[in-house]
Amino acid sequence: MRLAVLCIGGALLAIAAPQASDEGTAPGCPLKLKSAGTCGDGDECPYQVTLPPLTIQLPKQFRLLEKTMRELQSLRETVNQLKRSCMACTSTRQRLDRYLQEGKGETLVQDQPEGAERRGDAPPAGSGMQEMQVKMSRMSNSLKNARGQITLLQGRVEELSVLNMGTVESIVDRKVENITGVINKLSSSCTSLCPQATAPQAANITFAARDCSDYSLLGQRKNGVYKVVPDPQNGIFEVYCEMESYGGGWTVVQQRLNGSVSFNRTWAEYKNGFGDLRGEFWLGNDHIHLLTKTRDVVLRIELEDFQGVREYAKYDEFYVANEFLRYKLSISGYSGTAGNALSYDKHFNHDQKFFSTPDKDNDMYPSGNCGAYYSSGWWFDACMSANLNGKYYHKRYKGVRNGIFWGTWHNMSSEYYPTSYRQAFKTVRMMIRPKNYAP
Ligand SMILES: [Ca+2]
Repeated sequence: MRLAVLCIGGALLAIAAPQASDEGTAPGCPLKLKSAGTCGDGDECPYQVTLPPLTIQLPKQFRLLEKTMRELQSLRETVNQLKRSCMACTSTRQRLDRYLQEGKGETLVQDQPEGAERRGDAPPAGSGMQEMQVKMSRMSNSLKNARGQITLLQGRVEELSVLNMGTVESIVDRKVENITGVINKLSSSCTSLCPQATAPQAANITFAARDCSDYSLLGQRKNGVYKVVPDPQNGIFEVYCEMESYGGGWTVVQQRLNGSVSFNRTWAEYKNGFGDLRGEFWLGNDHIHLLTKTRDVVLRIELEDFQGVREYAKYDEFYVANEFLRYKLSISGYSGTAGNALSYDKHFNHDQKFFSTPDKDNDMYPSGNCGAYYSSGWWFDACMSANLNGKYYHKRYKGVRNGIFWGTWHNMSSEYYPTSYRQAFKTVRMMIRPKNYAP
């Protein structure tokens, strides 16, 4: 291996061709290249380069860099100013609102906050401000239009307020008057043009009595079966009238005399009524509903046992709702001698209870059907302190208390002892009459 020192005229040349040379070392040469260390396999020898201090002369165009730096600084300042302008936008908008409320619509350019004006070359930010001003101007116009419309509507509302309640009432009165006139006209024309429509009813009934009290007031004093029309839309039906006792005018809705008629009946039978009006019967829930719906009635209940004891219970309110409401009972205002068995206590109260039958359970007893257990239809609670539709026993009986029952009857609380026989009733009657009836 040889030691070689090479002088290179240019650094770039030396780097591009780092080859060893035998020409020796030139005196005062600023750049020196010499071998260092031992060559390895394949003539790969390490070299050491010595470089002198270097000064590079840049072209004039590099002055642009300085200018660019200055412009960059300028742009930075512009960006900062724009940021401050945006922060001031909020206060500008508030001023705009106030401005519009005061009814002024001038352009807002003069009202810009300090530092918001365009400075230098910052087109994006500057055009943004212009766009904003255009938008604000448009908004100002829209708000002015809205203001005009509101004023218009306010005027209309004031016009409408002239129509006070008195005016409205008089208008309604006139309308009602007109409708009444039309109805009267139609009614009279129907009477003259459609005689066949009213003829059958007129032929069948000489007098449209609503119940037995109407017959009584006309002087009828005989007990018996009469035709009544409590509600003209629901036709005529027959009832038994008690015209001789207690002032007369009583429409009987239930009667027990001898046990000839079973009261262990279905919902449909209790609905329509069953039995014989001159003997034992249930007038029918639909009929009872019609009789109690059209007039306020009182209910009188009469009871007699096989010992000849007779008592009565009177209720100042008695109403049976329609089938849709499951013939719900309203009963109140007790007076009498038999005791208030229909409203015995809070656990046994038949007021406001639905009607149940052996085939329809509407009672308050969750574990079974009171109607089936006591073999009758009645306004069962859970289950009863009274049941006038129970089985007719001809004498005292044992077992299930499914006979006619009135819980406040004499010695009823001790009926089990000492005989354990149950009370039986000889006759029962339920009848109604208008509350304001005066014989
Ligand atoms: Ca039940």
